[in-house]
Amino acid sequence: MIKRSQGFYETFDRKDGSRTTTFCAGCGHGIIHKLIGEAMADLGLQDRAVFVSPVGCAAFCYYYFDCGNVAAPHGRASAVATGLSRVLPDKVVIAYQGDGDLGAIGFNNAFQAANRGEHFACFFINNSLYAMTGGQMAPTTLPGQKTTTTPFGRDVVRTGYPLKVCEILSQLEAPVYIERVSVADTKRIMQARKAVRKALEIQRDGKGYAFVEFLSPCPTNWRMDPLKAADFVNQEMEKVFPLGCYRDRSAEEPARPIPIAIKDIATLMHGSEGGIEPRPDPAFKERHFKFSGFGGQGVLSLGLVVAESAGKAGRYVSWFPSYGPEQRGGAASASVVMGGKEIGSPAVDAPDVLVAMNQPSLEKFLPTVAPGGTVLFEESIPLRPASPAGVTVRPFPAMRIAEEAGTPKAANTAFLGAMMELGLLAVQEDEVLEALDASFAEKPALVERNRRVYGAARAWTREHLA
Ligand SMILES: Cc1ncc(C[n+]2csc(CCOP(=O)(O)OP(=O)(O)O)c2C)c(N)n1
Ligand code: SF4
Repeated sequence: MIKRSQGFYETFDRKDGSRTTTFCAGCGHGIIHKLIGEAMADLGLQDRAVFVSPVGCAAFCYYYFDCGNVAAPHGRASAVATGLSRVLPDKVVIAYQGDGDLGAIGFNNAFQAANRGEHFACFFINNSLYAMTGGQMAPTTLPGQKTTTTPFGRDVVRTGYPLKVCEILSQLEAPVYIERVSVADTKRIMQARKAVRKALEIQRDGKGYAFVEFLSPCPTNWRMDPLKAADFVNQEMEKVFPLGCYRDRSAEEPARPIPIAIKDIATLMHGSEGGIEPRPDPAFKERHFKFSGFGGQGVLSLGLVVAESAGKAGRYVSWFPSYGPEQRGGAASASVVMGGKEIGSPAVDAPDVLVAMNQPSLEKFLPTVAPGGTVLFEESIPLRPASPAGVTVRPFPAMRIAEEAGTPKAANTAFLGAMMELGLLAVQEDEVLEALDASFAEKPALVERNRRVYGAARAWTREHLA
């Protein structure tokens, strides 16, 4: 009797109530899943493994593999695996990708991850076409092969040659291990089994990037029975994609430190080694800010100062910029979320606080402000759109205040002072000032000038708005 791999769940319970796998008879995905599940369990890695599922026929890996699971957008498994392996350096990260997924839409990020020598195992399933969507040509389609988008056979003059990913990656310095195997018959499956184990051992030992390509039958889209499909792999695919080991430095490679550890991310977020860790505060209601204007007005910097001050206050915080291609001009905005627990999404669709420094941004974002929210907009904006019900909308002479305080370009800092005076920032003044000063670390002459604008804005707000 064929035994279930220990790396799989006991039963494959799917949301729709069914318990079967999603694969057709004779499909290579199932065999490859089994090899990975077995290796993961035999090497004792299940509790450390995080599996990144692709988009494609193997999208449902998380129904099968009994380990950590994350589903990536199409083509982004290598990017997701990069992030996971950097923030969870003690985990064994596995990216699983089809040839449409990795070879087409996701090629660049897969290639760059390999070039950086990221710490994960990448399993690349080459079935010569986009299977899940009905058998369209992929970069790996053989010359002359018929697919739904090459009904007369792939014409290399018009569509290029098959992409040989192992050969391309083997030009790079960083990968520790690169091998192409096949799952078309038992002898080849045994070789594939060894390759999977080696790739996972390399992860277990922290040695770096491992890549295994599998030639894998897709009887359904090739319109063949499983035996003919296996023959097609052996006879036709292997001619174009020779099996073999393209790189193996696993024996001599030392265990390398992970490039960015969690401690360093905290450092990036909080400015200094040993900086303030966010403090959970379930009572704090998440606060959403949008700072908007045109490029060059300092809306991104304003958002950063607010985000930094929230970090200093021990809040969880995200800062998410949006800007056009222009260095100056064009729309720019920064979304900041501060919370008492981890931020779910850095996107701000309904701000509680909106700062609008020009007409288009006021028109664009005013209707989105949450009920009970506050809007501060640059007073010199000529046209005033209607205010949504339940939203406090205040004109504020940021440009005039900045100019009168001697630094006309610091209108963004004037908004900072106004928000602080109105109690919109939920942080202490010393935290705001520290963040403001730090934003001019490379231009110390501007520290005092911005403090002056900040103070003038607070005074004006106290007198006219508070
Ligand atoms: C961004 C995006 N573009 C396109 C699709 C449609 N899509 C779903 S699966 C797929 C191709 C998958 O092919 P491959 O990676 O070769 O995996 P296979 O199905 O052959 O295992 C495409 C294009 C999608 N889901 N998302
Ligand atoms: S369509 Fe092809 S790749 Fe997808 S499950 Fe069926 S045989 Fe496998």
